[in-house]
Amino acid sequence: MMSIRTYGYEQLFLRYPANPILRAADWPYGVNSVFNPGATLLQDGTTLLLCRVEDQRGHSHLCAARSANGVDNWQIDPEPSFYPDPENHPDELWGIEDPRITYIPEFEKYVVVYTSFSRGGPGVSLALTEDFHSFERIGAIMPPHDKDAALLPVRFDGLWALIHRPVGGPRVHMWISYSNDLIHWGDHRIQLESRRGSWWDADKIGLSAPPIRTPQGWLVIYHGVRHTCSGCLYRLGLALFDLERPDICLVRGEPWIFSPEEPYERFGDVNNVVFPCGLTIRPDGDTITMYYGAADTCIAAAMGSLRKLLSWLEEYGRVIAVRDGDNITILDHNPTDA
Ligand code: BMA
Repeated sequence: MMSIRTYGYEQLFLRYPANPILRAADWPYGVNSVFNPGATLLQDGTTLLLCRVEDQRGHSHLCAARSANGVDNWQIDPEPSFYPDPENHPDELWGIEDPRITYIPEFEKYVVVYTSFSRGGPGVSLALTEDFHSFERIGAIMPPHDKDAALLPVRFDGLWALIHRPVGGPRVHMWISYSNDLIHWGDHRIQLESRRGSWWDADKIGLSAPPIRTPQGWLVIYHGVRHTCSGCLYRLGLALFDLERPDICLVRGEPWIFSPEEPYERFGDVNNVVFPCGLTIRPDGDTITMYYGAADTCIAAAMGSLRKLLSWLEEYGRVIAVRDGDNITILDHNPTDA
């Protein structure tokens, strides 16, 4: 008898039982919704979430929430921490959204890459901060239509690398671009293509949290969008990229790993959305807390193990390329047709 591979559900991330951890009603000032937070651990171990806050015009700004244990007792800034500045940055006319935070040891600063929304559409902007109280804006670095961007924490042959998601054709992919000053970007390459046909990540994908550096490679959680009769369905998957060549995918998971299930993920301003922009890793080097926007309405957390994610990829991943010393051999030239 032919052996058939089945792809059942494996619980790689466990939802925090008291989800959602942050909602509009928790905010010290009036807001419509809070979602899609960037995340980082500060030097003293405090978890900082830079939350996307949408007001009742539909415009977003960013507001920091801090917690000692990363799940409750959040201290929310009494007013917006980082507000659009359309006078000096017209690209922020209709708000700033979906921040991804990367700590850059070389600068001893955090880089925040976010979506800036204006007449031209959503683009990518960048700012630096030491404390999430004051921000040094670089401004727009990628023109519309582009979003889902994060900076990698180290240079590659002297150049910074940015993952982002421009929209060009009917299928949209994750791209990587390089820069020596964080302002001018070039050497643009497709990093990961959306698949095709009935795949969960067909036609539209984008980076979730900034990549995690592991001995095996850069581990990336990304979202895939399924277009259905009743709207979009946002799910998450995993892929691993070469440590020295982050534009080369080594392994790509086949099933999704996380999908809207709970009522707060199923129903909200936009139904059926789980959308992480950040995660933290505990000092054990293994425990991940992933922070995600649920249904574009509130913020939830789910915990996973880095070790388990990597071993899951070994089992459920499709090997696309292998590194042997200085050489990388591409084994699968057509991974999106699988
Ligand atoms: C994406 C982004 C996210 C949003 C998601 C679902 O395109 O704009 O901010 O959470 O759509 O609406």
